[in-house]
Amino acid sequence: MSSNQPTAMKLADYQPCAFRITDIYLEFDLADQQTRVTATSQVERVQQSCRDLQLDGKNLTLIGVWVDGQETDVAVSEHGITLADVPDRFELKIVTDINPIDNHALEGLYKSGGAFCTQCEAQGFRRITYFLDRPDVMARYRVKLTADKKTCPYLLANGNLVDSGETTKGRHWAVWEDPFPKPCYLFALVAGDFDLLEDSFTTQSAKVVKLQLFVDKGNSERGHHALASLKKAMAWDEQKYGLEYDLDRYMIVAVDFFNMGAMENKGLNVFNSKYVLADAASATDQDYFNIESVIAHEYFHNWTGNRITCRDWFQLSLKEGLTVFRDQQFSADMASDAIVRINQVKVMREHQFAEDSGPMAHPIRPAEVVEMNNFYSVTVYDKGAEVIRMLHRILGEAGFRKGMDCYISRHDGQAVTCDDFVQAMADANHADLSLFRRWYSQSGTPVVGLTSHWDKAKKTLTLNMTQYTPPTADQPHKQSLHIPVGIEIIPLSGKGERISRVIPLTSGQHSVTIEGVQCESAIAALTGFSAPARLDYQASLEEQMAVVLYASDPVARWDASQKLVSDALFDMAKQAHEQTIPKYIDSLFAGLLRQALSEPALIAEMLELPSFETLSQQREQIDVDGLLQARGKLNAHLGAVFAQQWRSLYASLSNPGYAYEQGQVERRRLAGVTLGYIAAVKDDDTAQMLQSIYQHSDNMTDSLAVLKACQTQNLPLFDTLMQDFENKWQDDPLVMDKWFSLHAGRQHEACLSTLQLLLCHGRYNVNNPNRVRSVMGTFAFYNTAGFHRRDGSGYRFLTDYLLELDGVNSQVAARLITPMLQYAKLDEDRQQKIRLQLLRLFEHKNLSRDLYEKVQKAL
Ligand code: B3K
Ligand code: ZN
Repeated sequence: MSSNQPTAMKLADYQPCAFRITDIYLEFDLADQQTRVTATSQVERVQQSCRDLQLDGKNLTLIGVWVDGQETDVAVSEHGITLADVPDRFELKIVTDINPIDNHALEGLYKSGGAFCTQCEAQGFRRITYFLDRPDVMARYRVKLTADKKTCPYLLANGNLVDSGETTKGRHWAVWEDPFPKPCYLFALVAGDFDLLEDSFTTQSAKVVKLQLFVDKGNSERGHHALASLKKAMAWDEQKYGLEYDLDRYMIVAVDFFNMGAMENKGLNVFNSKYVLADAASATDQDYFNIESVIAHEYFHNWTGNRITCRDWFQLSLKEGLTVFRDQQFSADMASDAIVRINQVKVMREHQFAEDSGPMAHPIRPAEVVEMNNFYSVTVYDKGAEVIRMLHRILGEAGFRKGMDCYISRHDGQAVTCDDFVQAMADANHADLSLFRRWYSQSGTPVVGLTSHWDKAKKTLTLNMTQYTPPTADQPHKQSLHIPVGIEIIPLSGKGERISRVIPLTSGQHSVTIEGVQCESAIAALTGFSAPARLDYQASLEEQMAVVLYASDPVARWDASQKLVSDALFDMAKQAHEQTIPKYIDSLFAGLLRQALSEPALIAEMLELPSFETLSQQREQIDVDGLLQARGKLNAHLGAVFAQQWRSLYASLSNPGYAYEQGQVERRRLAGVTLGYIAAVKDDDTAQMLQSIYQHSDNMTDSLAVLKACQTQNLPLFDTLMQDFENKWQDDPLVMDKWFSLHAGRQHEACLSTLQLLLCHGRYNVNNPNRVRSVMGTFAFYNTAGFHRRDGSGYRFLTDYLLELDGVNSQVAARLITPMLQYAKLDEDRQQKIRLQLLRLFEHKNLSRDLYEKVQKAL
């Protein structure tokens, strides 16, 4: 790292802006290398004591600055410009040149394929012009785009199209106006050539909204699901929250080069094409699901994010946690409640718990930030959503809705804080949420301890609960939280009444006695993952089996079965030589297999072995080799013992022609898990069966399930099928991402040479984040054996790559480093090898702020 170390910004230092910008007129003369931007703003002083105007800017070529028409000298630095002693109220004109084609950071204005597009959140607008680049400065935008008519027939920006025309030399122009004041991070423009899909939506107040979806030429057939999803989301938000769309037009543009999933720019969403394009042949059920959920998420931001935005970036969870919660509610309504919930719990346990126990631990409202992009995290998003979910659980459906109504009517048009949100919830419900607020400022994963006693004579069950939050890297001392603990009491015999309660745990210790518990019972706690916490409860095998079989909460059933399997795996891993499989596993699986057809998706989740990442979060220390061996062994054992059952189950799961429809999705999911066990019996018959399924498959879900099974089991058939797959799909970027990912995730001896080959493949491109994630992301996050190779070569490989990628796209690089930050659970030898690589990064001359912040914390 250079001597010039980046400094942290602190929430405690927040100051309101000394100036206001009420209106801005932006003119873009678009060209690949040199786009001229003329920004004319109406500026007003708010604080008399502040005389100079400081504007943020990055990588801009300044042409000139005019104050009320007078050219003015400014002080220019690496971070922006300063205008000395400006008038109280004036017109500010700034002309800058920018270079979209060489912008590989994909922030600000850049080119994706042949199209110009923008990404301004969090701080990308400063790469377009000098500005007060902070979310609490809200202005009305008028935007004029001029570009070549042939290559850019579509010229788009936020709001309404108000004028257009042609100029000389084959160029044309368009003017857009957005009537809603907005922070600059919501500004967007797109100019390019697309296929256009159009539809309309009539709102509850009978306004007709034009819906437009822009996709790469030739892809329009793949846009229907996205458009249908948008209409569902619009209707749902009206029905669930009474929230209606507010402009005449809603546009979505899909681009191939994008740093994340999508962006909610007002009236003009820009999407990673991965979250737009789908058809049966090229997209999996999971892709269909993700598209529906991301389309909804960005749409929901129109109210929770755009109409009401964040005062400062520390408040990011105000819009993200809330909007994730809303998209989760929507997905649960569109698909299966239980399965959607189980998958959210997996994300929390695999990724968020890991973040909490690593060097980047932070509260959902961070107090200190070096690089804002590093805080678009599972904590801010997913734990943020869990915090909103707890509020929902505490206040109830109707109370939560009252709180939302209050929040929206009170703060529409404002830039506010998480405290404002909680206050609206409290006021609308006359509730005291003072203790609850700690969830916003405290990081870490609380542990809820539970012991129980059943009094046979009194028929009462006493529950003794404790809470404790272990210290995290950012906060040594923790306080008690308000934890809603969902409890289900289940008769061991399965006969009799089950009792469900939510018990508020608000201090270090709490006991409750529940009346009318007639017989000996099993207890499921934190049911439905009622709080983002771990549970410490020693249940007997019999109790756990009773929960698996009889609990009314499907998440609790899944949880109990996963716990039984995890415990077995940890037991096996402990045995130095011959690992033996605990007896109860066979009866557990036999029972699950018997129920499989009645609840295919739930049982699929229960039959699947817990991922290595989930396992890692359950112990202080992890034996990588022992656990991998145990997982492999258990998979082979179950494949062999139930060989007949897996096959007959698979045979009963066929579907007619592909449709993305709940019943089919559930059967395909179970079929996929089943195939994973079938492939564990590695004989000719299996190979033939897999090959035949692959050949006859009419959809990507089934095809990919075959490839995945072959990959996991390292079958020779894998290479044959992958060759065929590549020949078929080589021109399709999204499908090729799947191909790259399958190769990169294969855990075998030669995996580093495979990676090397992938990086040299003609279709590999370091400038495309999807491609980088499909290869290096899959390797680092999911190729456990390859990444954690004993000799440290996996860590070195990733580090070499990060050093290259950081100069191209530091945001993506900073995401990929995550698996290397969470090394504390590994054995000392591996820890040392990782630290060595982190040091290499740290000593690198031009390390980005993004990587610097993470590496420095990890060391
Ligand atoms: N708000 C954007 C994320 C922007 C990320 C910037 N690094 C997408 C979303 O959460 O909806
Ligand atoms: Zn969002």
